[in-house]
Amino acid sequence: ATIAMSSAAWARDLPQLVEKEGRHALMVDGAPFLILGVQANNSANYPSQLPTVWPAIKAAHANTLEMPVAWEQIEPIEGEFDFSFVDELLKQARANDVRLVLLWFGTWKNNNPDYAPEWVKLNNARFPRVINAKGEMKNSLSPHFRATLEADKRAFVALLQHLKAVDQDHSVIMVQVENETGTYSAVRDFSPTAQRLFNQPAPAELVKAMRAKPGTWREAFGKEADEYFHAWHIARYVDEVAAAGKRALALPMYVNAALRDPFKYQDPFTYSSGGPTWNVLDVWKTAAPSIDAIAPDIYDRDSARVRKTLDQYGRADNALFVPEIGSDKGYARHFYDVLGRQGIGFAPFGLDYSGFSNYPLGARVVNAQTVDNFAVHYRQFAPMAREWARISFENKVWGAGEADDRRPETLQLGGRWTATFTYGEWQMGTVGDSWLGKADPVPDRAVPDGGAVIAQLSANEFLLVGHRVRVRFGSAKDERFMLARVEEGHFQDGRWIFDRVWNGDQTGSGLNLTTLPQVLKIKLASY
Ligand code: N0T
Repeated sequence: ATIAMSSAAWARDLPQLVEKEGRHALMVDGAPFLILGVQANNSANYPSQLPTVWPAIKAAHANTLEMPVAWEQIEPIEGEFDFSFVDELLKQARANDVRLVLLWFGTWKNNNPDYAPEWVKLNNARFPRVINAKGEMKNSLSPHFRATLEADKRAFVALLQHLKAVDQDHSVIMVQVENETGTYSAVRDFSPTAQRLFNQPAPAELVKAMRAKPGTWREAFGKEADEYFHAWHIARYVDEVAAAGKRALALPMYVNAALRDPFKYQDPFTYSSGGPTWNVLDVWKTAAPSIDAIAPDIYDRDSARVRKTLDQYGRADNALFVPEIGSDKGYARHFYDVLGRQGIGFAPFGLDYSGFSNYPLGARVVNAQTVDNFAVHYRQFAPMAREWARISFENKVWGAGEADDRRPETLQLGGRWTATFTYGEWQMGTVGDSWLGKADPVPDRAVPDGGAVIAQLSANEFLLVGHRVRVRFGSAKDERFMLARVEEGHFQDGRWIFDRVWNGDQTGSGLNLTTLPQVLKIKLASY
């Protein structure tokens, strides 16, 4: 009886990605969890590097570390497994009270198999690579060979079995299966094996999902056929790896995407073709039902393009999660764009003190200041991450990070109310049209870093959290508007604790969210 009970409790408490009426939550220990994440640099997956990681996690006020686990390190010799790094990581994560997202660097790591063991990546005959249309062999493994899939799957299952044995308290809350799958400089594999498959009928379920007409891949999908074919076969492969892993331990599993242009057509030869780019999300969704979410890696400094990407990946059938975003200050404001779209988590890439920086994708240097550019946002949410995740799962939320044009924006809060965000003003009055004349510009505003999120608590009550933004609420229906009450407070054990009322200068020029961590509960009214 004891065993049955404890295993039932264990199963109940397994992390899980849940969906309700198109809203999403990552359940951890039975309740929604907001990932305030940091991803360590690529070669951080050895005990020698961990001392460079934890101080950055702490300084960032992060609650989750995303860390690679490489196939080459857990199975250096075929069939002989070594989980010493995983064990050390789990021990230190617990000691630091930080959750983990493990990144499975297997068959694909940014398209290539460099993280696969030498017995894999140096054996072309047994584990064939992609041959492109010009007949060139690429350093990307082909998804069409059973031997490769079985080898990767076996190692991944061994990892999940190990976690099941050693991670009873679920420090690991999610697993990323592979990393930025797809192939550069080849739309698909053109080897004889691939050609044979390509000339067969396209799978009926895919034809149906894409509303195409049955036939060979070319007949069904025309000029998209090559990319759809590669995406389908990679997604099926990844799905089989994930499904086998879940049979060992049913953790939430996601894949990340190296993006293609969010607006314009881009030749798949120039990006990671076959990976889950926005144009093939439905192919991936059909092919990989064991994958709980498809997540964009953001290295684009244009705010309109970032927002477009978030709109593409945040869907009723796909939880929005940003497992990588550049480490520069300019990327940090997008935290509010993600939370405003009901996102479950966010993680700047390469925030550790190893001395490496992936500039120009991210910051020129990663130091205490770089980390603080994210910490100013995380520290507001760290004490209320659980509450935010629950509120976001159950209620409507809106949000925006300061756009590149830095202009005011008005959000419609359902039918009755609006919220206008402006940036760069002083806390009282307006700089542009002040009766006091010209004022000095707000200092330290070279890089846009403002933003806020709003959650609806009841018809006329809202929660507001933000950074360096002025928020003016108003009526969407031209009613005579007023702020009935603005409370500053905080959450404690899930309960709202009142600290004070804002009024007078604190509300007369809009609600000014500064660099201080402040949480407001606002009641709107008309008179
Ligand atoms: C990322 C990272 C790491 C608009 C790069 C980004 C990480 C991998 N790849 O530091 O290698 O493991 O997921 C690819 C960015 C493509 C360029 C996009 C330009």
